[in-house]
Amino acid sequence: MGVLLTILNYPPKMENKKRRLAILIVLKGVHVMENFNRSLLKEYFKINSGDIDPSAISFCAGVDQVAKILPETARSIVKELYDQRSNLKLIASENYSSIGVQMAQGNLLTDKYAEGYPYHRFYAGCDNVDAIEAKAVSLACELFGAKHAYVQPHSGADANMVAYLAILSARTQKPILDELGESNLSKLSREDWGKVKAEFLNQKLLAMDYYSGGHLTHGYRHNFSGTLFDCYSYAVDTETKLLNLDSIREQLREIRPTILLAGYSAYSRKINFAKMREMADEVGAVFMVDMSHFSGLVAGKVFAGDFNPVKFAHVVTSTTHKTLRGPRGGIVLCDDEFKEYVDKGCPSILGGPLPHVMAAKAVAFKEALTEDFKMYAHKVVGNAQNLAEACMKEGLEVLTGGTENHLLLIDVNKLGITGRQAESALRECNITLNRNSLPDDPNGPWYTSGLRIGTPAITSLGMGFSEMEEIAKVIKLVVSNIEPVMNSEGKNIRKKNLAKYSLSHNVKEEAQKKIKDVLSGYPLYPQINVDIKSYLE
Ligand code: DSN
Repeated sequence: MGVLLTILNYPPKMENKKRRLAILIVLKGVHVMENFNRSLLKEYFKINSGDIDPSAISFCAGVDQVAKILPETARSIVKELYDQRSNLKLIASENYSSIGVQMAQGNLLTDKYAEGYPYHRFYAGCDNVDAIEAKAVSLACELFGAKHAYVQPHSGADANMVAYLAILSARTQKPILDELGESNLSKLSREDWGKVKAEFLNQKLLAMDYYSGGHLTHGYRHNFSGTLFDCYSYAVDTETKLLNLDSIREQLREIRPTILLAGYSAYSRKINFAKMREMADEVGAVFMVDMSHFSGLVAGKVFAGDFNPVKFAHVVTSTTHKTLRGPRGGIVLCDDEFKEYVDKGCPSILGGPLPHVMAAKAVAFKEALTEDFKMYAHKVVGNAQNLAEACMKEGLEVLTGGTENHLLLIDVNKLGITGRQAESALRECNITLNRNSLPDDPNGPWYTSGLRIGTPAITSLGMGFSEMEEIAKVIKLVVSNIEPVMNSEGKNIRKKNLAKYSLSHNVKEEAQKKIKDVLSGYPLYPQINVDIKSYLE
């Protein structure tokens, strides 16, 4: 209040407009503070006297604790809960982790440095981190049937960096060191070290083209992978939009890369990894698979036999938070040849590991080992297939005519709109998804022509067939009613703006109501039964 009085009385020459603004800012601050003089935990106990839930208590207590220090951030956490509850999450790479996963990473483990790997550290006092990491490693091996697992990468991009450097160390650097008769890089002369580096940076990578659905870290020129390698890419067929392994085999024979990489972030079909391994062996390439998007489907045994990458690749990388439903992070799985190098993720690229995240990964792996998770993984694909069918019934263009995994791609170009417009309009109607480039996209990577739609999160909520039909109808309703607006100035005057659009109020209202109805049957974290409205102002 003192500040308020000061603004009111001083400085006398302050313009009224500025004075009003200052008062507003102070009042908003006071409002935020007042909001958090209350406790979410107390709110929880007001409603839940008998049947209390420990996970709800930990969430509320966590928010209260943050609020004591940084009320705005505590508010944002609560607002995010509200946001995720009131919008349908169709982002193919997102999911809802369990509160157990979330709590494993919200504690004092974050304070510990533990460079090295289990029982081989560069810091003292790592006994508990050793136990945590060793458990996560053994659970990852059990879950995927892998010989070796490295659970330190902080993300999928980091996992790929670790994998690339490990492969180059084993296949490119080691033979040169052997020839030089020196195993320690640090002991090489500057000249010899220069030779090693030159060879290291002279290796070929063959991976899926970004516009066909490959990932940025698979050799995109604006990414480190594009700098590290001499990059080549394979693309989907222009007509079918499918990968053709026979033409990849021809490219392989011509290019003879050090690494053949499979994996995608926007492709809706299964890949025969057994055949790809055979093809890689023919030219002596290392076969690497980035299964970040579909590792939950591998863990849940949807991708089995020839379609299980862990059985056939030398090195497999993954995120842990997509279909796998764990914390944000990455892992690398590999065979014995690469183990020693993969375990050197630190010092090669990572700093200290994140013990709290490794603990959360262990919890998620344990969850993924259950029969429930297997059923979940199968339902994710069933829902995606039903959603694709329903979208096609609505007249939408689904690439490849369907899906065999957790995602589908819709081409909105023929509707005269961009992916960007469709993404924004759908979000206005409470559907959260992302626009995506399509093969040979005329609108480029920013505006795009596609929508990528995934079912991992809505399947975690428990949705099924009838919801997929309803969601397809709402998507059709919205995208077919988007009116692009014309540029009224600038160099593209009188051309359609690629971002702006109009959507009638009636359509918006109808779509919002339908999505609200769908969501009402599947509340997110229903055990966190607490009135959060007052935290939203
Ligand atoms: N951001 C991830 C995705 O959405 O697929 C990949 O990095």
